[in-house]
Amino acid sequence: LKVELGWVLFKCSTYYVSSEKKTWQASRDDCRQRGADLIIINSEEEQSFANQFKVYMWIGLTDLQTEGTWRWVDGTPLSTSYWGTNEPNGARGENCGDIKSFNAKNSWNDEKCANSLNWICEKKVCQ
Ligand code: 2F8
Ligand code: CA
Repeated sequence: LKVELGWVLFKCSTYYVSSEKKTWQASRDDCRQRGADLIIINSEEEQSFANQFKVYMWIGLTDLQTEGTWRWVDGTPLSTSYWGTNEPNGARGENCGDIKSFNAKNSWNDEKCANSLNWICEKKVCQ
């Protein structure tokens, strides 16, 4: 069994929280190189799990394909959503999702994809 430093198991996925900061796309590339992708949040438990790290971080959410239509990196629409108050407010060209107000249950923000943030990857380990 190969144990990778930095991965945390929660339910049926393992998650990697970076210690560096990168753009959204470079963060996604990093996850993919690790055999994962940016996190897809589809339950309240997973949202609470992601919030516990108390760090601004990119998640697998973007409306780059169709402005105003937020989708997960696997192409699925949002099943649950935890946008922060008045978010997404993308007027300034913010097309990538991050966790920002992590002290609130509703913590998602849209952010400029070119900004550098920490990120969280997810790899499914069972169904
Ligand atoms: O108030 C919410 C707002 O806060 C910042 O803009 C002032 C965020 N941008 C950056 O931190 C660069 C916005 O994404 C966010 O909506
Ligand atoms: Ca925003």
